Amino acid sequence: MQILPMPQTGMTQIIRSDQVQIELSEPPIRYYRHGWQSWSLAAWTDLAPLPAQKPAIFHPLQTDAEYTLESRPNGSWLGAVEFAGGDVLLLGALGLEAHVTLEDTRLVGRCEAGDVEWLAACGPECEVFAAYAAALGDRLGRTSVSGPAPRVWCSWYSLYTTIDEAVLGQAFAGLADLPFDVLQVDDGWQVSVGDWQANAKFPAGLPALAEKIRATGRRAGLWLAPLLAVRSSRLFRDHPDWFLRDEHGKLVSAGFNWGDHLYALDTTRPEVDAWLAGLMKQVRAWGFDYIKLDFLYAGALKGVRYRDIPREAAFRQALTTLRTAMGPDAFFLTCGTPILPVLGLCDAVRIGPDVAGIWESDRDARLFTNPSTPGTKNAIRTVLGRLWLQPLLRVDPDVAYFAPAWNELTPEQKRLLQDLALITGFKATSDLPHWLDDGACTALRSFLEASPTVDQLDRAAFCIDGRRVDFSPALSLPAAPRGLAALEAGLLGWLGSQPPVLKIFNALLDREYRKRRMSI
Ligand code: 9PG
Repeated sequence: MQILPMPQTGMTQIIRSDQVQIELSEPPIRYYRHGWQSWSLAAWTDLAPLPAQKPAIFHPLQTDAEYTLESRPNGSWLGAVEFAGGDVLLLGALGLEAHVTLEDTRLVGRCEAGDVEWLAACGPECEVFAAYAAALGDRLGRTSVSGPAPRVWCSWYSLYTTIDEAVLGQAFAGLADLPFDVLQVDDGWQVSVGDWQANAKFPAGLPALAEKIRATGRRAGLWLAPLLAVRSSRLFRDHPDWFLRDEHGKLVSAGFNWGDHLYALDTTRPEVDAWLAGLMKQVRAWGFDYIKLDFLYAGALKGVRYRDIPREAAFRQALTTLRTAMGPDAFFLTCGTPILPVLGLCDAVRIGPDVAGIWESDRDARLFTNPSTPGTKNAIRTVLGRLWLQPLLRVDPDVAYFAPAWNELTPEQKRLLQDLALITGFKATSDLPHWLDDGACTALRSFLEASPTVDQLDRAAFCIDGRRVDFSPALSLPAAPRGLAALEAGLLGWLGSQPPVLKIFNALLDREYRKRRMSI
């Protein structure tokens, strides 16, 4: 353990230890929390404990479940405090398996896996975060951020799981004269989570689907979640021994989605490593070279592995296998992923929760105090909190909306999402071509063609080609419910963790998606 004096303003220090403590010279006024994976909260907050996010069954897929119940201000790999005078003190690990907590008047960094390098820097916020990003890049690697990012049409936020050959064919044809570089097929093409073959909705198969995209002059993109599976998959039934277990031999939960329990692969098994490499080679052979790998947190859950290596090191090893097998010329987007372990290994990373056609769900915000669920406010808040990663790789803020169909966002809220995409340079949408009226079509085209000058004015305000954009409406966090609302939250939170209830919810959601699909 090392005790560090508070660095002076403008100073940066790097030391190696399993634990570092910095005694603060004065009480801070705010704390920067950096959530573990894409969908976890990253934001400046006050020092009061955040109410636990509900439902608990989602903790493994929305937070680092090892720290969900920590009530002191804390975050993965780094933490920062702001003082009344404006200076920011940042303490951040330059390696994996690390966590930072504010403990009374001390900022404490701990590594789960022995010694790691730590960077401590004090000064203006933009300078200390830039110093941390630069040091991370030197240790973990950077990927090129020069030139424009590919402009992506992605099937998820309009069609959800209802994609099939016919509707995608229609969409691809309709998008013909818009300047997209990639048409990306999202969730819904696979036999099941774990069985990555075309399902009955794609009778012509995936090579034909990729060819249809390539015939329009675009790169073909595909979504997969290769590090987990459901119990009913062929993969799980054939290889139950490939899945991560705890010290009692019990399967480790990777959370719940698609109306089902999720289980994580133990990627340190040579057979699993070979299977992952084979899968990526298969995807390339089908003709896809833009690959969105999702739910990647499953590769870094706590458990007893075949090879006894720390969980994030195991995950980084699996990513190396995936990256090597897909080849350096593929565009690799990571999603639902622990952030630091992907540096140097992918081209882009999703840095916030999913957007949605709503600003905020009253249930998720007010009752569940959950900043990770799909919603435009949640997405903007956390993306803003992670823009400091921009020098290291491309950051994906998720899609922007242009069409009026199936969308409750106000024009101002839609504009905030579009502006966030302009700031990151990563531009994507899921809008269907026939949803776009003339105004929306013109707006989408000029968005895709724009390369504005961007200046950051403060934490939430930017200047985009001379226009001031203020994201502060997205920053506030819901307060803990009180009185009757607290009772309601407790009951709904419990119900929301019951698999049979979630199965019903999932069926209702699928019905909603199908209804929407019928109107297409
Ligand atoms: C496909 C989608 C899309 C989307 C991804 C991911 O429960 N959750 O917190 C949760 C968050 C995000 C999520 C699914 C579940 O969406 O981010 O772009 O690819 O999967 O299923």
